[in-house]
Amino acid sequence: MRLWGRAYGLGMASPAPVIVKLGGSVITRKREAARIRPKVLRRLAEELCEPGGPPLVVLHGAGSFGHPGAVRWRLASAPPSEGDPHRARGAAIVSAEVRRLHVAVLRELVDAGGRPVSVPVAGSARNHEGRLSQFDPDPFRRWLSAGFTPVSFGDVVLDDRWGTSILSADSIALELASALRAERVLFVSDVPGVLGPAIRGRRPVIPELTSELVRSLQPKVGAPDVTGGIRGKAEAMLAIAEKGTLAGLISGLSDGALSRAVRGEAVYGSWAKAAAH
Ligand code: IP8
Repeated sequence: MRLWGRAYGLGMASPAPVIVKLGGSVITRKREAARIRPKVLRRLAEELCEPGGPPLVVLHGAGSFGHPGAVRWRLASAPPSEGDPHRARGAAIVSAEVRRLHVAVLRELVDAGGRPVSVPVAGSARNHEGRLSQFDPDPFRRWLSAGFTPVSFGDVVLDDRWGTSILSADSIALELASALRAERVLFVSDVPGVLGPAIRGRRPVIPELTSELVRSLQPKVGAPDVTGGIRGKAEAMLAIAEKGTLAGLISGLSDGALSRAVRGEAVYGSWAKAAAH
């Protein structure tokens, strides 16, 4: 039996939503400029839209539509000078690029029979020196209450000190998990879980995340990524669990794993267990 929580914080009993973040690593080709993985995206959209599932909030990363530009224009660090016109131009380009990916995600969810509605956060969220300082969950609540699936994404946002900076969808997931009293948060990736240090040449999946294990992880090297890679994600998962919501990292390349995890079944991956409150 599924236990529905008192969700959304609207004062009425509503089914608790599941928050799913489709990682940029799985829906785009991270090493090629602005390339979607159409088959993977289609299958994941179909798994999300299977009938009878819980209410969903779908978030997606920027992948090769956002990270290379964010690296090029150094949008995740302090600008060398105030009002730098190159940074502003870069921010505008990256903002437009991530919206191209966003439209593709919406399209697939519509085609799969879902009711997605775009809820970009750039209009209301603010950063302070690259960290989220202001966020409004109300639009998500309202669309969920009306029976829709809010869809948002990692984006370029205004920054009190730097003009603009990057807001990862992982940070949006963290905010929404407690604001909406989510049932669980699922991070969907191109890896089967958080990989621990190599043992005899192989890196095993860490089934249960702890802060000691996460501290021992290397910051990711490889494809351009300004928001912390797998270690940043593992840290976000621990923070979500600390606030009382189960968080998992599962593979988006394994057929059916996402739909099973959405339904609440145990799925192979890395999990951060909700702290008791
Ligand atoms: O891929 C990053 O979002 P993420 C957003 O969810 C940009 O970390 C624009 C690089």
